[in-house]
Amino acid sequence: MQVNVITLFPDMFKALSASGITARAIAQGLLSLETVNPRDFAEDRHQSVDDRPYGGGPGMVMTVPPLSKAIGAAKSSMDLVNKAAPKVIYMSPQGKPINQKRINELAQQDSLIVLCGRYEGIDERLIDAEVDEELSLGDYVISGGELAAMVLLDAMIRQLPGALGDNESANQDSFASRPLLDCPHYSRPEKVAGHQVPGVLLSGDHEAIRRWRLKQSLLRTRERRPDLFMQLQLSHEELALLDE
Ligand code: 9D3
Repeated sequence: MQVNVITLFPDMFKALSASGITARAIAQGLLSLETVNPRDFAEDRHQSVDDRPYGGGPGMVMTVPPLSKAIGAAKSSMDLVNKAAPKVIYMSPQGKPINQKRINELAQQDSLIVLCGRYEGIDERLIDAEVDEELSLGDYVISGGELAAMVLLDAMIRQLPGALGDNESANQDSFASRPLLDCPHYSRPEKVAGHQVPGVLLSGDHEAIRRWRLKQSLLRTRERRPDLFMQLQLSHEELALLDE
């Protein structure tokens, strides 16, 4: 998969190529990650990429020309032979919140351009002309699109075939099959500051352990995420576990 990120802060993306599953996927060649800085396409002597909003008000708006040229440069730099044109995604507080389903779908693309906004956002005409999809992390304010793009990319990269090791299977993830929270996990030592590991996990009874974990997942989802719990279609076994 080829990803090109349009950003005023390209160094932030070193976080993805430096550590962990994302770094390994890039090193293995499962993904190429490049950046284009709109600043490099600014024409005036201050290399401006922003200007004051028409109609007045606080803050600045990212202007069309440097962004449009940056997107053009990103497209030119990608190998698009026999491939569909890359989807252009704009990370923005006005976008639709990303979820696992959309991430898995985007992970199927051959190429993507991810646009990161700063300041109050970007000129709407650039969005109208060039953006296929506007995506958000959710209803809280962060300072720009870069961290949001990195969240999107991390979540996508771990879905690429071969990105996860044997001990990191993607369909074992909570949410892969059903929106259910994970059960609690424990490791050695057996006792920490007087706190024992739940006995069932030491019993060797794999069926009892499976039922205990499922019950914990159901109880936690009901307690912490009633919005998810409402959506669940519970099996007879699950209803019985909740009755206990
Ligand atoms: C006048 C209100 N503005 C500033 C508080 C609105 C505003 C502009 C730009 C709020 C945030 C941002 C920068 N955020 C993003 O670019 C962003 C974002 C987010 O803030 N929350 C969730 N998802 C995303 S994706 C991109």
